[in-house]
Amino acid sequence: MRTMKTASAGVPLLANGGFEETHAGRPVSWTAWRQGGRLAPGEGRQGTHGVMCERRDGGGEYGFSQTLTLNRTNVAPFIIRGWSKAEQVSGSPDGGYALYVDILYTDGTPLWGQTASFNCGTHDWEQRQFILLPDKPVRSLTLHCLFRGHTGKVWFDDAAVEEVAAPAGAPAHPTHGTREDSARTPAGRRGRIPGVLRRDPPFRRSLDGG
Ligand SMILES: [Ca+2]
Repeated sequence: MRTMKTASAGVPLLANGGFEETHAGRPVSWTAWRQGGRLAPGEGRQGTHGVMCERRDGGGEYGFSQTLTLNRTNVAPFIIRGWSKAEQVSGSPDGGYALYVDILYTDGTPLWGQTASFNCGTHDWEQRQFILLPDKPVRSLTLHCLFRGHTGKVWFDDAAVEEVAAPAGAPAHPTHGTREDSARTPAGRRGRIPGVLRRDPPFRRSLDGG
């Protein structure tokens, strides 16, 4: 199996992934998804800005998203990364509390719902990272920091989308799909996170209904 080291940094594409840049109380470059959430000054990693979403029973859907218009003519992998902490999040990990990526290929076809889910319950900052291998050139990519279908409070910070130059010898059109990567917790523990990169059958449509 072809493996790929993610220690080598790709080209960062996402703007304001740390939510530090704000305007009128909102994080610049991010869009509230559905009910959105709030900017959380001082509640991000190391006391920086983050964003927070709170959902109660019967509540709606929350999150922040950013769409990158890429208009690529070549095929290159993306590294998707982000951090979250949680307070009393109900249920078990799934795509409802996750980094959630939708892709539109240059030929107009979609790849919806590539996700990496965070742990539920109450936890400090934890990172999720995965490599997304498109099988065609990408027109646009949307990253959602998503919270729905659970109750509780979640914070997001330090999101990133990086584009990686395809390694030498890689096929021009890599196998479709995503590749699981090990995750690193704040304590430095490395391990495979069950449930990440599962495509969620209920959400084959774009989150935006497209
Ligand atoms: Ca931050």
